[in-house]
Amino acid sequence: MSQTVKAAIVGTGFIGPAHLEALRRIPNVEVVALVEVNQALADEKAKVLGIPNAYTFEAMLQQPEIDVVHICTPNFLHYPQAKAVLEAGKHVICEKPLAVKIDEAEELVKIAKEKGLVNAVHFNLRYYPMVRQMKTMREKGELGEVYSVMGSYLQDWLFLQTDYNWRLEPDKSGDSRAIADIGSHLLDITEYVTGLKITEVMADFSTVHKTRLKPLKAIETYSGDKLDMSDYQEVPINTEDHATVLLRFDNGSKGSITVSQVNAGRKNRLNVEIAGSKSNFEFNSEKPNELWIGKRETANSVLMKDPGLFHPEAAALISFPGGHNEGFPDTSKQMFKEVYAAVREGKQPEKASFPTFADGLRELIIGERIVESNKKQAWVKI
Ligand code: 4PW
Repeated sequence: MSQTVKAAIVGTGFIGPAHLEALRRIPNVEVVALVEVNQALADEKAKVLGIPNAYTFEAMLQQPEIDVVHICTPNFLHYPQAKAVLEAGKHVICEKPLAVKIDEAEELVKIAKEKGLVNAVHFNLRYYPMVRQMKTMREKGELGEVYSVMGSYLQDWLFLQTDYNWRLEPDKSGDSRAIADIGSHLLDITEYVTGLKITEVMADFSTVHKTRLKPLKAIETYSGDKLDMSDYQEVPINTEDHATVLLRFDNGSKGSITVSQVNAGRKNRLNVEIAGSKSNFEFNSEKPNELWIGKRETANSVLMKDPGLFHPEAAALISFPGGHNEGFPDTSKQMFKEVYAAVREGKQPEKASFPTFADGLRELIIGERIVESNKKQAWVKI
């Protein structure tokens, strides 16, 4: 491999350009190719994004100079594309969820292992420095024994009946929507920070908008723009807008999560509160540079993101001094720094510091059990 690692990005919706922007802030990495569904769209998007080469997916796989492929397409494409990338001998960073079915994800884990190629799933929210700080504080005993976890992930970009996106269509997104789309991040963070495994789930879903108005003309997803009523078609919705899930953990403690994509005013708010035998931690992704630490015997405190106040394991994810806020775009940058260190070594590390295909499979298993629990209205074991 040359000094500069060369990458391709597949897909230009919300997250493809976010990957691009993060990669441009990492030394010795160059995004040399952009992939879209047809050559004309690839050419157009590559020009807008300033990427030198544009390809269809199959043509990109033939390019020997490309070392790493970022899969940023709708969920149903993750499995076939990740498989093809691994078979072409390239490293792969896939968006979550890793696939739409458990057996697909299992196959990807197997192929990636056989090939020894670097494989990562973009659970980028783990890379808020404060999330790593919480994990490290827990590992050093500052939380104590975990008593309970209470989490939520709330958004409002699908609040109105006219809000529409491919994530609402099960053939593109999979059988679950809010749980797969945003619950997966929350469940990943819950297990990552606490070090516990979820053993059983009890879920209750609701679809607030049983029908939605699908735009018949192109409309930018997060723009908030609206068309004339005659430009919409009413379609049935079969995936959850909202879900509450009770959790049981392997240490006997309990928890709950609520996810919703119809929560007015909550733009993209992941909140996790972990109650321990020594203290409580509360983190909220809309204020990612602060951690509330609750105490019984002394005053509560708020830890601000500051490399001087952090454990070194977490300070490693900070690029700027205290008071200089870092946020969502920085999470991908920090994650890719770790993944590209492995790419430079040419193989998946024995024990990767970043989220791998195995983590993607784990989230898919939990997600599927949650869907099953909602259908049965009963506890389901993981
Ligand atoms: O990962 C999440 C998505 O799939 C994002 O951070 C926001 O919520 C935007 O789309 C969904």
